[in-house]
Amino acid sequence: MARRNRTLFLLMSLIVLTTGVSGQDQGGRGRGGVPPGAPVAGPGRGGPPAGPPPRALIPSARPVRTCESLAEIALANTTIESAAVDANNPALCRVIANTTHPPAGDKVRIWVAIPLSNWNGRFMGNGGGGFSGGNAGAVNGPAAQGYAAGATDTGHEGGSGSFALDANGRLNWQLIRDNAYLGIHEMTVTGKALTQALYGVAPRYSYFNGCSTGGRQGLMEAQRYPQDYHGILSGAPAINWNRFHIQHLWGPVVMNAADNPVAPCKLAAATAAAIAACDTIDGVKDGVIEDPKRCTYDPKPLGGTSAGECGAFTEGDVTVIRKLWEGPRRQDGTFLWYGLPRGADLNALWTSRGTPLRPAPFGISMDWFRYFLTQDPKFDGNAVTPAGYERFWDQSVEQYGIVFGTDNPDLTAFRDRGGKAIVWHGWADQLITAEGTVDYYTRVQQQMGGATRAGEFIRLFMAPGVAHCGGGAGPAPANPIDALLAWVEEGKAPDMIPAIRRDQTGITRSRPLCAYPLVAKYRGSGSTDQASSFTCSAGL
Ligand SMILES: [Ca+2]
Repeated sequence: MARRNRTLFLLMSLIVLTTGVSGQDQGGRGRGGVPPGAPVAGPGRGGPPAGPPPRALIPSARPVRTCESLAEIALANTTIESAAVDANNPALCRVIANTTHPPAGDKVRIWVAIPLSNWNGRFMGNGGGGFSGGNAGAVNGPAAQGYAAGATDTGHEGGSGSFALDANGRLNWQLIRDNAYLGIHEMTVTGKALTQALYGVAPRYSYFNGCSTGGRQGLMEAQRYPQDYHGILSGAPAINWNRFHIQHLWGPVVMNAADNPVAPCKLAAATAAAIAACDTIDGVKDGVIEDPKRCTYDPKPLGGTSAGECGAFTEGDVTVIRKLWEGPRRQDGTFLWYGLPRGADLNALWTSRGTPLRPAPFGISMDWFRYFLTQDPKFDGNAVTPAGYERFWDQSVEQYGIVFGTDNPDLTAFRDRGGKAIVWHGWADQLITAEGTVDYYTRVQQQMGGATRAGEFIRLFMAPGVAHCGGGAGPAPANPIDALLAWVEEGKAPDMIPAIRRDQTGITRSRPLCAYPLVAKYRGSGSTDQASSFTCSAGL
């Protein structure tokens, strides 16, 4: 991929994680030349449903009251700020509601859009990114497809983590809980209630769609509020939140401890070397490592070789890069968390900048350290020693596990209620290590009666070569909402999810994403850019 496009992908990924800009707002920007505003077939990014609208479930449904009259609906601890027909769309009712939790004076802002005609009988909740719980624009795509739709700011504006502190610099636990889990639940309850009030009938099915923080929010709903959704689409889920933000500081800690910041072009060269070494393990030379678990490339051969403009790899560089792939460990070598899989861009989290070169800790994670862990807005990530790193690890796991962790594998209530969840994650995710999702899914399988029984209601689809919520060399899910609806409403469990990759010329590659742990195996003949040339297999 051209460097310009790689940069664009990375930029858009960061925007998703930092601001919670949702899929339809991106309209194809950052995916290598899809014209803004063109229909996006939803590869990745937790974007809105694409393709033809789903069939209407309640064809005779008509509003039984006016949009404006929704302002009079009484909902517990909730004020309807406005209820009005969209000035630009007479077929859309927009409601803004605010929910509080007495005696706290918090305000969870909720945006709801309900079609006044052609309602498809469903509700769709939409997730956010980074510390942003969601945004008002996220409802537009689903509403255009006939869904009643909701989104929420989860109690604070913007993408900064500073909401965690009150005016006195102390932890604001109400706003933390609002962001961690309460806000999405309130939005869901309010959105469904308003829909029912307008139509006199409840939505037949409810769905949640999100990527990154949105993916975490979806699994949080399954864990804490199993009655909220029948179907959950969870992309690149930011579960293990309290762990991966500490993992994000692993690079700077390793580099500072060794007094060896590694230049960006060396990190890029190491990723390229790993891809070159492991690309054809899957039998297809396409710049994509189908199964990074099979790739054990060690950077030792890089020592002394040139990384271009930033000179030759030193032995110190090699040691650092090895540790980035390996992941956080205690000083005694004990496992703490996963690194990044080989093939994921190491520069997103662990780049260095300036003269002299200095590690540049990842911004969102610095908010986690500053506001949640230390209550010190001036906290410097580059000052953390290996011993201090272990203490932060333990603090984050213990203090925030039950609040933000979102890694409870007991989904009994969600399963028993008939819930279905599709989880997907890009193997080349440069921000949230895909191994954390594999770890959680494996624990769900163990908890829920084994792979077969768990697979009756939750399935994981790994997307080789795909970056955070989309982008990268690999094909991303084309329209996974379709598969979710078919599973929930028709009982058709997905064995694979169709994925596509596109550039300026259109769709350039299609590939099945296989239900984990299966992988897409090349049949040995036919175009390697065509999904029909692959079959889901237990091994490559
Ligand atoms: Ca390959």
